[in-house]
Parts: sequence; structure tokens; C-alpha cells
Amino acid sequence: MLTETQLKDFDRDGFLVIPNFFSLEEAKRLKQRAEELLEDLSLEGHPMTQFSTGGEDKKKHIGDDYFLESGDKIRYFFEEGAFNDKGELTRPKEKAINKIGHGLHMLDPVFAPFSINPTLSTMAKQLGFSSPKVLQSMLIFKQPYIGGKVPSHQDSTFLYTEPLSATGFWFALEDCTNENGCLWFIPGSHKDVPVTNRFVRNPNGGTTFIGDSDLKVDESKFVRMEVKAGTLVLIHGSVVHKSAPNYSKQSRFIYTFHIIEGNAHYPKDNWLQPTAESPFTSL
Ligand SMILES: O=C(O)CCC(=O)C(=O)O
Repeated sequence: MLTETQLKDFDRDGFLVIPNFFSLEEAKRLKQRAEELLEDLSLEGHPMTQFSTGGEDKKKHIGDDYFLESGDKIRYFFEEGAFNDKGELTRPKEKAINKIGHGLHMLDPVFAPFSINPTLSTMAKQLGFSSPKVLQSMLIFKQPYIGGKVPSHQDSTFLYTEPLSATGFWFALEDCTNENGCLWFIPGSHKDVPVTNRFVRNPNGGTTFIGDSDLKVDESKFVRMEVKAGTLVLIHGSVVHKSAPNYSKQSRFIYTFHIIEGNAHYPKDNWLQPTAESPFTSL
């Protein structure tokens, strides 16, 4: 249960850090499961899709079918820097994956019950959701020396509803530090930085951004959020946040899922679409 103070802090800052939300043993178990999933990856027939947020070049953002149809699957996306000029992996596959997504909360025997349970459902209700739906989940690895940065963004750009409702549940499976690419936030930005940009399916194939793609923020306002394994961070869909690359020797495994309000309008051009067989999961 969230306390009144925690709810007030979340409302004020647009994020809430909850240390010791789960035990170190649980963090270890989840990390182990993440490692098993990495080992399970077969490169045969894999399109070698690289995860690109586009950085400053938004046109480069990922958008092939392997990505677009990943909402109800367990799929693997490579780091941008993991290949040489000949298209060969420059490191073992386990150390080359940026993320796994986006249906772990539906399919994985460990991450599904960790995500869909009464505790987190109560939390969503406390945050004001009446019909919370989980629409995606991810393991983000930030492997040593190669873990890519996540540029400044607001989650509602990618998980847009009318009215806005996206909220992230972000779980640290390892200690997240300045060196291995912890999260950074602009506290209160969910109140004064409007969401003016949307990541959508391009009618001609692939994905694109519509709206004003220039997220103008004062970089000096970012605060660093180093957290220990076992921490849950709640992330408001409009708060501006980012994470740095990981050039250290220590990985930074996290698991995250995002919810939206099931009663809100979910546009048909959002990049992530539920299907008749796989509607979004009730939390
Ligand atoms: O884990 C990260 O580095 C970024 C995660 C993030 O931006 C998100 O979950 O919205």
C-alpha cells in the first residue's frame, strides 16, 4: 500500500522511489530468470533487430514487424553497437541484447505473476486507475561496456491515451548507479512539460513520430536516481526522464511494465496494438 506521503510525493515529482519493495533474494531470482531468457535466444531466423530510440535522429527509431508484433511475445532486441561492419556480432549474444519485450507479463512463468498480482493492482487503484491494463513489459539489460542510453522522453509519447494515463512500474534487479546507467528525472516536469509528440505506426509501414518532436528541457534540472536492487520506481507518463549509457564493467538489469487506464481512448495508430487474441492484460 502506498502511504499518503508517497502519493503526495508522486504527484509533486512525477516519480516515486520505493526502496526494498522486493527482497534481494527475489531480485536474484528475477535476474537469474532474465539470464535464462538470454541463454534461450536462438539466433537462427532472428532478424537481428537492433533497438534504436533514434537519439537525436528520431527517424532511426525501430519499426520492423519483429518489433511491431512483439506486444504479446517474448522478443529480443540487440544493442546498436553490437555488430561489426560485416553484420556479425562482436560479443556473445547474451552480452549483446539491449532489451527483451513486450509480453513478459503475459507469457513468462516468473515475470507474469511478479507483474499481475493484488499488491500492484491495489497500487494502481491508489494512483487513481479504475481499470488498469498492462500493455507492455520489458527487461532492459544495459550490458557492460555497451548498454545504450535512453534519451530524454515522456512515456506517454510511446503509450498515448486520451486522456493521458500511462504509468511505469520499474524494478531494479541490480544496483543502478551513475556508472552503469541509472535513471535521471526532471522532478515536476509532468506538470509543466506537455506531451506534444506521439510515436505511431506509419500508414506506409514502419513507425514515425507525429507532433512537435523537440523536447525542450533544461538539462540542468535533471536529478540522478541511484537505487539499490529491490527498488520499485513509479514513473508518471508525462515526467521527463532518461538514462545514460553503460560503459562500466557492471551490468544494470531492470524489469519494467507500463499500465494505461482501460477506460481511456487508445488510438488505432499507436505503435503498440492489442489483437483480438491478445487484448491488454487487466492488472
Ligand atoms: O531503464 C531505463 O534505462 C529507461 C526506462 C524508461 O525510460 C522507462 O521505463 O520509461
